[in-house]
Amino acid sequence: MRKSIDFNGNWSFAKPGEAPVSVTLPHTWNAVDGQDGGNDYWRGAAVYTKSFPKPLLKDGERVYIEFSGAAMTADVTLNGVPLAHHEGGYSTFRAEMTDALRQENLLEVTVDNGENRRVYPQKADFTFYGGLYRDVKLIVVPERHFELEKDGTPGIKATSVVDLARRSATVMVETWQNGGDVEITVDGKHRTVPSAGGHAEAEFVLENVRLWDGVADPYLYTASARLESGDEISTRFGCREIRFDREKGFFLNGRPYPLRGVSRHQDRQGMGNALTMAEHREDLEIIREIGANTVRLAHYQHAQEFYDLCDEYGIIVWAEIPYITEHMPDGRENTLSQMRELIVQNYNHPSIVCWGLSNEITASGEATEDLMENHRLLNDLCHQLDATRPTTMAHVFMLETDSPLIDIPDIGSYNLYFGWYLGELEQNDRFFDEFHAKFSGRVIGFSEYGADANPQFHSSTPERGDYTEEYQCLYHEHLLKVIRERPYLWSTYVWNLFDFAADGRDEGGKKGINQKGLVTFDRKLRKDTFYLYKAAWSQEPFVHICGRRYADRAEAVTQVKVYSNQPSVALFVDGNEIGSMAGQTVFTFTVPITGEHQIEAVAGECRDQIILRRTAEPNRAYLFRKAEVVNWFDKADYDPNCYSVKDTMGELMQNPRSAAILGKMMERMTASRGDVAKSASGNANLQRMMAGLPLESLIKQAGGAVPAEMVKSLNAALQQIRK
Ligand code: GCB
Repeated sequence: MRKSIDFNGNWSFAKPGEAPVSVTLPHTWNAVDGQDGGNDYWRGAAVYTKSFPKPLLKDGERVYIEFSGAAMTADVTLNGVPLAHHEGGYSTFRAEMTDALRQENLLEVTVDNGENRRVYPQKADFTFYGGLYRDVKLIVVPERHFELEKDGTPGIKATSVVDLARRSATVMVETWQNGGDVEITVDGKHRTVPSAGGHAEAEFVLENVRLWDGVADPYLYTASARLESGDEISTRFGCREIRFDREKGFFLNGRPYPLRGVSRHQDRQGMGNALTMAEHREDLEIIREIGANTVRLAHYQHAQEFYDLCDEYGIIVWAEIPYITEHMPDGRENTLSQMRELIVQNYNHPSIVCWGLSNEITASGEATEDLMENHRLLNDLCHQLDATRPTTMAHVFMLETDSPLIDIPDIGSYNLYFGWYLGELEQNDRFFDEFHAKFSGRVIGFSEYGADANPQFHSSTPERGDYTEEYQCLYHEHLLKVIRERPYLWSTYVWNLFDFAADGRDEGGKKGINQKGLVTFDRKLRKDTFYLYKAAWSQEPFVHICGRRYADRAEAVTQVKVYSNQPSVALFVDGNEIGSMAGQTVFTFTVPITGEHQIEAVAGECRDQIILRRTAEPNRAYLFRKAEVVNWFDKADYDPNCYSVKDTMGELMQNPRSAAILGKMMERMTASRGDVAKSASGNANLQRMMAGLPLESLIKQAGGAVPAEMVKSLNAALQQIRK
């Protein structure tokens, strides 16, 4: 018999030089300072200790300790005896403690999220919370038991191969143990097999197999294994066939199954990454509510509970390691160990369909030979550990499409931010059209796209960089069209379903938060864009009027936008129908307003209401850039023979003096907006794409990162340089 003992209670925690405090796990020390901006959250080594009496052990029983997440590295000692050193903050590891146990014990875990050049992530647009932020357990097993230590393995692996025509599946179950015969059971059938070299395997054929069929029918089987000693383990698995097609995208069980969904970061307002099942479940429910059939679990291994929920609800998963933003020559070993753990620990989840090697890895520099080699090794490792799933990568949008890096993974994917950080919305369309036409052999997906919105900000003339909900809506309406018109995209992921902490950010009226979420950081508010995707994806009938937080409007005639998955929508103003329209997803009405009005949308059985008010002046609380003076040319002595912000980037880059001024400004512009913006500014490929844009339009896109005063002095400096 195997016993699992909850070990979350009664810990003592101390940062260096501070008095210890009592904590209960899960715990992070960055729940507050990791989310308040300034990029100054505490990173370093802190110590967790716990005293406990020796557990009662029967003859020969062994005790292991299991950590489901210790960020980012951990050293475990028991009564002064070193038990484990683990690098990587997102995976499970276990260590045996039996021989170091005494009657009274002191367990010490030093957890370190300090900077180094070996363990990923070190540079990325999210907070690297430190702590023992997932469950800790003791596991008591008989002397003969299934493997617990190697790569945090579950000890059992199930591989199913489906024959769709015969409606059957062959299931190979493998186990690892320290000897003895193994009784393996699948679907009521038992097989007893010997352990050879610590490994046992048995094959089963399932006739009339019930497939794991995505959201429609995510049926799960169980494989269990038992030793004569009584040690027993089990895993759920699914029988499904996956395929990736260059023209038709993703196939599940022989049918096209377009993967349309969202990305998720795990953290929460006020909690950081120290979550319980309640938060995981709530996130999963929101994914179901929006109607997504896939989630990219970015940018690291998520909690086992979450992969389990995805299995249960049929949500397809992109899984990845935090090999992100910057290649570290000394980090190779760590990428390999994090990938090994990701695959070994998650192999049995039918929801997972690919392994992501890296994210935007060329964002901070060129694809050096060392970086290429690292990717080849990772790719080979994935194939060696898992012959059933392809590898993929999320490329940064300025990676040249003919880069040899793109040829390494089995299938590809791009993160594009045209229409947010830089460029025009239509560049998204052109990018995929050109890619698809040029590379006849490549399967391509859309791993990230998004725009920040603070639900406090509103505009009837939304513009890129204004952080309004209305611009986020416009942006995503366009991107939804891009995706609908390109069924070959094997998967698409909104960045992000939830706002998340990136302590280095300071923009859009909030410090420390990336606001590209469709839902706020506390999960309480669904931004209007959430309902755009719900209208596109969900089968549950509903209607939603946009702009409920944009009640005061200074215009006599305003636009009322309605999102619905119903075929037609009627709009009522103060009880009178002013129009009805048939369409798909987005329904836009023009509404004259005089005073306070009740606006109601009716679509089939569904209704929604908001209040709108005509005001004399625009409500300044809706504006992000309140103090901004946008007239940069108020001096009469503007000289067209000298450089100015009206010149294009290309022209300004040609003159060394104006190029130097531009460089300084770019540094300033991108300092608080995350790494994508930063690396975009220094990227030659992107600079080529942007060469035709006037500097002033780029400044507008920067979303207030360049204050008006600075633009003025910039312009004055440029005016000193003759063309
Ligand atoms: C990206 C990164 C992601 C960032 C996002 C952004 O491309 O992959 O980690 O959070 O851009 O919002 O800038």
